[in-house]
Amino acid sequence: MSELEETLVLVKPDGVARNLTGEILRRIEAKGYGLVDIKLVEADRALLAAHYEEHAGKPFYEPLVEFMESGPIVAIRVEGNGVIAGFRSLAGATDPTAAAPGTIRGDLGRDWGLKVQQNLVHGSDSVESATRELGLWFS
Ligand code: RTP
Ligand code: MG
Repeated sequence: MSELEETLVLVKPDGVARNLTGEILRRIEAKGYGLVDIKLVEADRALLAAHYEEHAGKPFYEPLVEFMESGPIVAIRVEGNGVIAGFRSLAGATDPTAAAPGTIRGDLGRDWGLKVQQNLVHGSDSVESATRELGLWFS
């Protein structure tokens, strides 16, 4: 039996702009996960720099942060048994062109093309990341 966990899900600016927040919430709720807290955020650079500190210096870092600053984000605190890995499974592979059908990125994501960062959602990747990221977005 998986542990009861909390994770941070972000509907990124492309998901909000494309009116997919409801569809993404529907998939989270249909799986049986619980919504603990939710808000619309216009993230500033300090928050994004802290959130993406592991990627600082990588070639995609600057375009990624600029994209995340480009519009509102929906931040969601989600709880459930094994929800950290479980939400990443719902989200699918990072690259929407490679993500499996049935996943958020596979069903709703568009071909990456040059906009590699536009993959609709973020989900924490470990218990440590979830604790750290929930502290940043819901402090
Ligand atoms: P996320 O953190 O958003 O849940 O996605 P992830 O774990 O699947 O991907 P990660 O490696 O943590 O990368 C964070 C975000 O950076 C963008 N990215 N671009 N090669 C690239 O150009 C590249 N790699 C990653 C994506 O927006 C990814 O979600
Ligand atoms: Mg990640």
